[in-house]
Amino acid sequence: MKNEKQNKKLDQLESHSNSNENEKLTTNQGLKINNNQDSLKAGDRGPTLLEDFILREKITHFDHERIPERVVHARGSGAHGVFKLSKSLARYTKAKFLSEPGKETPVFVRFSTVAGSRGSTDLARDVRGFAVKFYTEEGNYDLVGNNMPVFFIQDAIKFPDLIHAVKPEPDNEMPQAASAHDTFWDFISLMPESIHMIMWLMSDRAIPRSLRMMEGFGVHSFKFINEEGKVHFVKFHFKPKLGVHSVAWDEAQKISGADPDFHRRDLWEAIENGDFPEWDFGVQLIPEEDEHQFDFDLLDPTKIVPEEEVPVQIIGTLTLNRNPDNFFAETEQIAFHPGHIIPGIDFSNDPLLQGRLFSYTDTQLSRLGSPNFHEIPINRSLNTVHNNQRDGHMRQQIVKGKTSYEPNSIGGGCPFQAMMSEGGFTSHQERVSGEKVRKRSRSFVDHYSQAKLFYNSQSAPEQRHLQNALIFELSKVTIPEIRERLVGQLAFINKDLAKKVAVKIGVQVKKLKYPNQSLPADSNKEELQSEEREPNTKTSDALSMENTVKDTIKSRKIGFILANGADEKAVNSLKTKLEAKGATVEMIAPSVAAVKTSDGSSVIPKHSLTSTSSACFDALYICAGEQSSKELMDSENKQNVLNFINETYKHCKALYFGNGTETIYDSSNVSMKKHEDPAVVTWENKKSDEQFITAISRHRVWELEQERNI
Ligand code: HDD
Repeated sequence: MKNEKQNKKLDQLESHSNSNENEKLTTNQGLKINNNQDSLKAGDRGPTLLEDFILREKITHFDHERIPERVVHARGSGAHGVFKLSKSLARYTKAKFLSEPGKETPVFVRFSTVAGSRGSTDLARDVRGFAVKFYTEEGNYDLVGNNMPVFFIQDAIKFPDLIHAVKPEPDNEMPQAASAHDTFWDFISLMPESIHMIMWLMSDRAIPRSLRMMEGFGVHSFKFINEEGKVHFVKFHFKPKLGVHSVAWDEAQKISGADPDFHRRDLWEAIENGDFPEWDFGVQLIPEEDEHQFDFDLLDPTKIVPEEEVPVQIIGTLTLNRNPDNFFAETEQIAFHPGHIIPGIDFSNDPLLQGRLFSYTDTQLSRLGSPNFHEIPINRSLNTVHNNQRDGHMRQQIVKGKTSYEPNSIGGGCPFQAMMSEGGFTSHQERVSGEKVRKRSRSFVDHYSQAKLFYNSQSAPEQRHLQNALIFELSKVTIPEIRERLVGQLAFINKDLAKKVAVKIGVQVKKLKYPNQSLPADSNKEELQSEEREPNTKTSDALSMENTVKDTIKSRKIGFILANGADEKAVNSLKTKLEAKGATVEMIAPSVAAVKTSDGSSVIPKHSLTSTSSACFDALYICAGEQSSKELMDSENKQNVLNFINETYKHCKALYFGNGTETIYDSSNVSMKKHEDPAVVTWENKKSDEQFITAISRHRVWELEQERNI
């Protein structure tokens, strides 16, 4: 069953949809086909005839089914939804979809990883794309952001270098969907401007629990322009209602094996189940006259505007409520572009954004093959397009009339230019003057203060994860000089971090003479260096996932391990409680054959102990029942059951041992615990079901990770 919410975009798409239900098979010319099993031959054992137009059409189409994958963000998952405005921004922008509280705008959102190919794992350590197409009444507005608020580089001219460095190496096309290799870290170690982003990338934000549990950021400063022409800089934020949560790196690697489609499946299932993912949409607004009041440059995409300095105002909700009908037609063919803007929104002079404005149309031309990509149903604006552009590959629109030029008299002058009062777009007027220079502003030079701010703001477990991620990645770097250079960069952020990483990767912490080695030989290196300044001890609560929403188990997946004889009453009662709070329960048994419970009824397990992994669940319940426990502990199942439990324990998740599971408990690593652990619940606890639910809502007991890693 589909949980559909109709909207204008879906209505429009409907007219392009087609269903084969109860239909006869046809060729692409509409001819009904009588035999789709055999090619046309000269005799039933003879050669196939060239004349067989049905065979030729079918195979020709098949041969051309693939299009080039996106050069970055190739692996993605998308969904339809709606943005509902709760607070008017009419004071700041004339964008209509942001003016009238209650207004609903259809959207399509595509999430993605950056480095991997289309078929790569969802759980790669990577940035996630967070691209939103708003189908507004004034035309399409695309917010093409990421789940991290900063970027690796300050100028678009470095983008091909960055991507070449992170993609598989050109000689042997390895590794896939991973930054843990020589070329990436070689580049990064020479690009100090990337070190703030590296802090984010090495943090757990790069391995989200779910696409529904990550933030989205527009990254650049954009401009809002109101009716009077007044300008505010704006930073865009999406904050997930379920909180920002991640998995452990060990878990991510296991999920990549057990279910490489983990995030795609999670998004799909949540929407099918009616657990519609939701985000608060917020803005940070900065009046134009305050542009220079910060100790960083608003045009520098390697910087955030700390929420303590400019709070995020929540102005509406983004909800995803319908899965696509066809992955290729919608998720693959959707074409985003930061240059798709509407009246009331404009670009800033961020040099990364400026370069992007060229790149996205250009890439669609090679990926989708024609300047008519805007006519693909998912890319069509709600407004009918009227202009004098014509022809080109795969033109769909049949424009009537003789004229395709302007001005014209034959066509009565149509289509007319629109006045501003009619919604005609005008670029915001800005005074620009300067020398023609290939140069970076000195205001872009401090690369370490915000990297420190991020690191300082992390909780102890988050810092440990970040440190371990660096150790993992740099251990894969085969050239010691690169490791050493990177550690030199880390020393500008935190000496202790640099030392700990250095020890594990076998290098010394050495002071880099010129951290920015990519500066041209004739530049004033001393002046352009970003080096350690006063120790930065500032922190920002918004940067730590420790402070996120932790009060719900909605849409969490709970594994129930059971065998024949499981205590039906206890199992059903807990299942009902969990489901009432919005969680999903999945049964895991020695095999997928039916299990007979204590009351004699049958339960069909969704998984067997060997067909899934503990990493695919948020929490585990070892079902009550002595007989069930006995079977789970027999020689065939014991190792698998203990693996499940021990891994769940190691990954800091909630565990619940039901009545009669003492033998299982005693054999598992959990029995070795010497500390209070709120996320281990046993038959001895008084309000055990409630304690389990609270523990799941807390996501993980990261603070006990070291104690749990037995
Ligand atoms: Fe980009 C795709 C996000 C910098 C060039 N980018 C792409 C997508 C996202 C982003 C989410 C996938 C859209 C989709 O789902 O189809 N890109 C960003 C962010 C950036 C950024 C947040 C920095 C703040 N990108 C960036 C630069 C360039 C590009 C500097 C080139 C100069 N990006 C592209 C591209 C892609 C793309 C090559 C590949 C597929 C596509 O555009 O449609 O043009």
